[in-house]
Amino acid sequence: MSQVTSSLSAEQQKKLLCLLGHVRLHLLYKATVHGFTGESFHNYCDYQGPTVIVAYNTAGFVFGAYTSQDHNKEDEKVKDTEAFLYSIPPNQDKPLKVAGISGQCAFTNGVAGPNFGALVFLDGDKPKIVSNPGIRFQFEEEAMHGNYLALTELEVYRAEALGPQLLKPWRNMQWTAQRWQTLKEAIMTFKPDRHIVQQARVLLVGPVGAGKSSFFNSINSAFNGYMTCQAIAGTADRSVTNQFRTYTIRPENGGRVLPLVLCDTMGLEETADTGLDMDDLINIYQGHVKDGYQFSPAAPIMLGSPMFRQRATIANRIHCVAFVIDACQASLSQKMVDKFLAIRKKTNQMGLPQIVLLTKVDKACPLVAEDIKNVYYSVHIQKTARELSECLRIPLYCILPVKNHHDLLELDQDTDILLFSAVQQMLNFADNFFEN
Ligand SMILES: Nc1nc2c(ncn2[C@@H]2O[C@H](COP(=O)(O)OP(=O)(O)OP(=O)(O)O)[C@@H](O)[C@H]2O)c(=O)[nH]1
Ligand SMILES: [Mg+2]
Repeated sequence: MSQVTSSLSAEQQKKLLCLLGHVRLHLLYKATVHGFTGESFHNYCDYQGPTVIVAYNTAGFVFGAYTSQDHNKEDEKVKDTEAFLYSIPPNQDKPLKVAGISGQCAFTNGVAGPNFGALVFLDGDKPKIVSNPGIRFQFEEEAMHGNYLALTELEVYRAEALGPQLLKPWRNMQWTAQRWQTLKEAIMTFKPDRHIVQQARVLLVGPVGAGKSSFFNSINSAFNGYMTCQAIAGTADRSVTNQFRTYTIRPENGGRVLPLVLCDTMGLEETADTGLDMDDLINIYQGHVKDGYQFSPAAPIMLGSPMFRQRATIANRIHCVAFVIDACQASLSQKMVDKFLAIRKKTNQMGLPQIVLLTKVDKACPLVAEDIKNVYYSVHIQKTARELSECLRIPLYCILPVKNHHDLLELDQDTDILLFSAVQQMLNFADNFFEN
């Protein structure tokens, strides 16, 4: 096979890999070299485990089928819920991915070429496909292959799973004592742009139990050099935090108070009238809510209430919002996604920068539990961050995985580096807000 090379361009290969997940492609069969026949296909592709068929037509479409099951010559229908058809159309960014029709088998084995019902390859041992959308898979023919059924090439690759670890980290981090020191100093000496305010106020918003209070405790601990638990954290059905709290941080040895205020809120809940209320949130954004305000979802704060600050200044306002999401619960329910999108809409309207703190990465991935430095090597964490980025419509660079100092008696430099990086990002974003 050494003389046989792939016809995929680098861009097409990248898009195909996005559809397939964390795999390496190994070329098994190439029709222009081995022949456009069912027999050649079976000679090279039978019993190879997960494979992907890649067809090329004269209109520049690259399309085909993935299955996690073996091809072979036995006359049988094969079920495979992981199977899908796909297309990488020319001049379009987004590839098309089509899952099988529920309850139907994915393809038929036999002596002929691969037969996925809606797409039959090498029919009659000819360089063409037969297109039957609706049989096992449903798609628009124009989108799948542009109605060009003649093939210029057909390849089959074995999709080799690469395990839970990426070969290269998806974000570069330095895990050194020097980096720890630099980040720490950068946070301590941060000065908000134009000195409009002394401290950047960052609001922590997220579902019940996501780790909002623990995030403040972690930052406070990291700057104090020992574990602190000023904010009460814990697990319960309802939010443990039921007051609005604004926390300042004073570093060890009586140093100057940090130019950062972390504001802790009650957890968000799916249903209306429970958890953090949207009106309360907006009042918090605008600086109207005083420290210690008792949340009461059924009766949000009102003008004239003792905890309502009427004359709010820029210093009382929120300057950056950090959405806190538990990496183990990141597959949010539709109701929670809707709630987040409604909050994001309001937050955008108010011109507030936003980031996502993806907490509990240690709990979500054993690789990270073993060593926090694996966080950007973890396929699972990368996938979680990508999915969140898509469903909350927030850029991937705004998603910051962290592990809170939650049960350790000793602090840990690598955990601090992730936490400090998140704080640095918050401060940069708050600065963008001041610039505006
Ligand atoms: N393994 C792990 N556990 C964490 C992490 N962060 C928080 N926890 C735990 O998760 C639980 C909830 O944490 P909290 O900080 O109370 O969460 P919260 O978002 O403030 O919750 P509410 O105030 O109830 O809305 C606690 O038991 C924490 O110890 C983390 O990064 N890793
Ligand atoms: Mg809390």
